[in-house]
Amino acid sequence: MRKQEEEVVEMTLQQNREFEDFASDVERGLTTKSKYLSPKYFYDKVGSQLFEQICLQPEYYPTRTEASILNKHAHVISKMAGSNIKVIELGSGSSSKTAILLSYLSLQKKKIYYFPIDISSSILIESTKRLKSQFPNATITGIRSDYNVGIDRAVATAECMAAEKNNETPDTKLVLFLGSSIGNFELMEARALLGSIRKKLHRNDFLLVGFDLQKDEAVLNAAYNDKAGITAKFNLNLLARINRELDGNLELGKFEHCAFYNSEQQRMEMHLVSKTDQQLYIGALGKTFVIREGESIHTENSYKYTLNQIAALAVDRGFTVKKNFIDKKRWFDVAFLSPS
Ligand code: AVI
Repeated sequence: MRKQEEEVVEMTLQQNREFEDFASDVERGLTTKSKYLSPKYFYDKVGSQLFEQICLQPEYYPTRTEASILNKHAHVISKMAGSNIKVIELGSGSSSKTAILLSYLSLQKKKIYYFPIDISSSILIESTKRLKSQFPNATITGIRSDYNVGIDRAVATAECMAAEKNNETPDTKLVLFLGSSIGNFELMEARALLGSIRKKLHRNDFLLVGFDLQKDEAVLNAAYNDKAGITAKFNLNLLARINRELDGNLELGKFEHCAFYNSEQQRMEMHLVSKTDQQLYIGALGKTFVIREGESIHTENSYKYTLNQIAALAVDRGFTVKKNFIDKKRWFDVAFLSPS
């Protein structure tokens, strides 16, 4: 088989796997007593575009706060990481905040090696195109994957590049995990993820993680209930995606977006609450699910951290917090970690 044909076969297999995973996760989530859907399914093409719009809403402070921290401290961060690094980003999205860091790195060194990793191919294609025109000397290799497999593929690709070109790509890795995406993991999962990243890093590598910090509940509730209703659309798109991809007959108008701070769990929660007793038919599963008026489908948790919790998490997984870069309001932390 030719390489191109192999790639088409691999892509089809991957699409089939993704379809099956989505179908079985939806079935599992709608069958249990407390219904839930994984937030990873928010990010199809429509969902990724809606998320980009969320980031521009005045109430949604995390994106602009993190960007302001990176703008202010990018020179220190790039100095701490050194000039000879390859940048690997988990869940890169539009890569717009990373561009701030890449600008500083490009001032310091001749060549940038950047490996954005994301599950959305459309956003990866767009961002890679934009960054290539912004940084013409950069080697940018988009990797469509989840986090764990993505880092391995980035490292393997960098090694192949070095072998092919018979030159040295940088040894040191700077892994970025920005946007407070770590908050969408359950605490055990966040711990597991940091542990597995740690195993892929050498002593002289670095990890930069964006953590959303605990703050006034009113600020949090406003951020996930923006006036323009974009977060509500983003949440409801999960149902639209089930209709599109799994041949569902879900009526979006019969659900309500509900987001609130759960102070006991220290997290924002997002739900889709049924406005009425209804039956949800999903063609791809050949099944009907019953949902009662007022019953909710839990779609996302977004954990908010304290600096102590961040330090404990880092130490527990074999990292040292070299520095916390925090904004003036102390709403967001970009933590610079190194393997201990
Ligand atoms: C991607 N993630 C960090 C966002 C968050 O704030 O938890 C997702 C999001 N959900 C609603 N608004 C934004």
